[in-house]
Amino acid sequence: MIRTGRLTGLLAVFAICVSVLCSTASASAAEISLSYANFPPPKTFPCVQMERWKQEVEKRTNGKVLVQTYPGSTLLGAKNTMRGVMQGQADIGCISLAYHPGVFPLCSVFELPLGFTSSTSASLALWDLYEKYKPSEFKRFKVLTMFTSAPSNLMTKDPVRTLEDLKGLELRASGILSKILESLGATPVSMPMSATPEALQKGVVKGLFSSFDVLKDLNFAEICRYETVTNTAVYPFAVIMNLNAWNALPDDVKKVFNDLGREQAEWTGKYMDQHVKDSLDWSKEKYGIEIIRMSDADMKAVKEKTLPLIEDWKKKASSAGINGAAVLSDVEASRVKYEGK
Ligand code: DTR
Repeated sequence: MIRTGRLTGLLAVFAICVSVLCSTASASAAEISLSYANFPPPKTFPCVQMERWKQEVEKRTNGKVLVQTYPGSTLLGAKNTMRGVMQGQADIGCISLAYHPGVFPLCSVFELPLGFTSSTSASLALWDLYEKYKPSEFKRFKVLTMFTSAPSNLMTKDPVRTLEDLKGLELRASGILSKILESLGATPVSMPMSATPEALQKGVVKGLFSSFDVLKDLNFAEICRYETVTNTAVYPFAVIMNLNAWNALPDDVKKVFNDLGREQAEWTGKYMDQHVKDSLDWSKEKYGIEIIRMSDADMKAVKEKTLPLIEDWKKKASSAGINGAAVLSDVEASRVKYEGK
């Protein structure tokens, strides 16, 4: 018995040594190691797209680049990723633009209710807009890709069947999407997605305004059994890289990253659109959630009440030296191009 135990012990030590040697060998085979910070939990779509990007980069550079991913705010959180990437605490970071009001006067156009019906079309349109304008709001970073959530809807503890039910209801949102809620009579509470599970648990908010993927990924279907379809604005995201880290990359690696920009936007949009469907099916099956559609009159009122936000955005854009009308017409042209209507 004792002998077998010793032998097993020796074998275990040997196995550990081999695995340590192998992992050191594979780590050192990579010439470049990059850290990538993300704020929400691993299962959510910003992190799923991060893992896909990592895999593609490692494959396309034949292992020359190794990407260390840090989901769930383990390296940088929702609000300090920008600063952290700028200062080099992480080489790469994923940010939700709506968590930084006023910082992105051009790309925040995507937080407006513009009628996008899918994440795929909105993500491609956002990338096109970025490529066309290369806005100075990102001048301190290399932008690796951009994408958006799916259109936002209400997920609530109590049913919201009419606009009247929204009056004074405390709901979580961010950025211009908070203003959308306000113009519909609700009481928005702005916070990042990563802070929302606790706020819902504690009853600080009675629901949230975002896309339906989180019903499954953050198990919000358990607490928010009522889902009111509004299909209003999306949330835009950017994946930013520290400029020094970018400048230090060899040209062949830069090319791999550049080639992935648009492709990653589209991949993420498609993943998200499919995932919203899966999330709704899962939530119906597991928690028997109810999908609510408001009357046509209420939906028309939603449109009318949120219209002033577009004028508001134009004014702010103009004070930042941006021709808001031209940007809006570019975005609309992209919407038509990708949605075919
Ligand atoms: N920025 C967003 C959009 C969003 C939608 N699903 C997820 C999942 C994890 C983080 C963010 C998001 C929001 O805050 O609602």
